Amino acid sequence: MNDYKNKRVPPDWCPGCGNFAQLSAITMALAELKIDPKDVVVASGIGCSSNMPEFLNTYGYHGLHGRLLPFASGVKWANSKLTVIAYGGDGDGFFEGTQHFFHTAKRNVDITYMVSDNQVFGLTTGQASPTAPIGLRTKTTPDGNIETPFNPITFALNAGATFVARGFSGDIKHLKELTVKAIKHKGFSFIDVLSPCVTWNKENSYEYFRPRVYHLEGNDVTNFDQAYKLGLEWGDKIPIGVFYEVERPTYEDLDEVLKDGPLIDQKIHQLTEDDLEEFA
Ligand SMILES: Cc1ncc(C[n+]2csc(CCOP(=O)(O)OP(=O)(O)O)c2C)c(N)n1
Ligand code: SF4
Repeated sequence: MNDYKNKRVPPDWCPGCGNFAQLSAITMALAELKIDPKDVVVASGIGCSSNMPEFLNTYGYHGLHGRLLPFASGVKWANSKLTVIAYGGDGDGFFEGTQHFFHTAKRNVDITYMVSDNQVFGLTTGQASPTAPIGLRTKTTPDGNIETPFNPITFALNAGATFVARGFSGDIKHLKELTVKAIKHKGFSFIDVLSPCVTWNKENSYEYFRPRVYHLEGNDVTNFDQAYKLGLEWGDKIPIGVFYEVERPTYEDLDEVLKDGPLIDQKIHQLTEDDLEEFA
């Protein structure tokens, strides 16, 4: 497991930050699946959570806010032999990157997308994010948030994601199991992780979630309606686990160019006079 951690750069997160659980879940899952670190690419945007690639001994990309998924898709299309994990915050994914989230799920690109969902913008000192619950007091919502929270589970289902799950940073073993399933799934895998920001969100803490979360068991993961209904469940009881998992051809399976194999294995087409004629 230590092979997957970058020993030279220790995490700079606040002690107790939920992101540590995801670092452990990712490294434990890669170790369990025996995936060579050189065959893994972790892509991130901007935020506390998005510092993740620095702490891993894999290939990594730390790019623009909310723009991790187009990069991750491109990596997968260039070399489908790689395990591609996109990782970022709820602000990154559900605010700046919402459209990319939607379209990557719709395309069913074969990557794993894990979101550290702490209901605030952590790095920029705790403004309300799209998943902030009604009433949450933050710097931008001093009188309490008045906006209806974004629901990552039903959004991912609507968009067409073929694997939709929720984890909790207070349950690392379960989160590791979800991560293993997500990486093994062929298609777009999404895991929303309830992940306390211990510095800027004092309400959605480990103590808040622990008595509320329960493991999904016996649900029919191929049943969209049931998954959607469970996705709406929130309050005294909050389900974690796999809501939905089905098989559907990936973008790579269907695309005219990509279906012939990863781009690294394809001959580069040299432009001819005839090609240019077409645009003359
Ligand atoms: C286009 C753009 N808008 C805003 C910012 C400023 N910014 C940097 S990090 C951040 C918030 C990150 O929050 P989140 O994605 O929830 O991650 P967390 O820090 O909570 O892990 C913002 C708004 C930016 N870098 N780029
Ligand atoms: S500010 Fe919040 S999200 Fe950022 S490292 Fe600290 S606890 Fe984690």
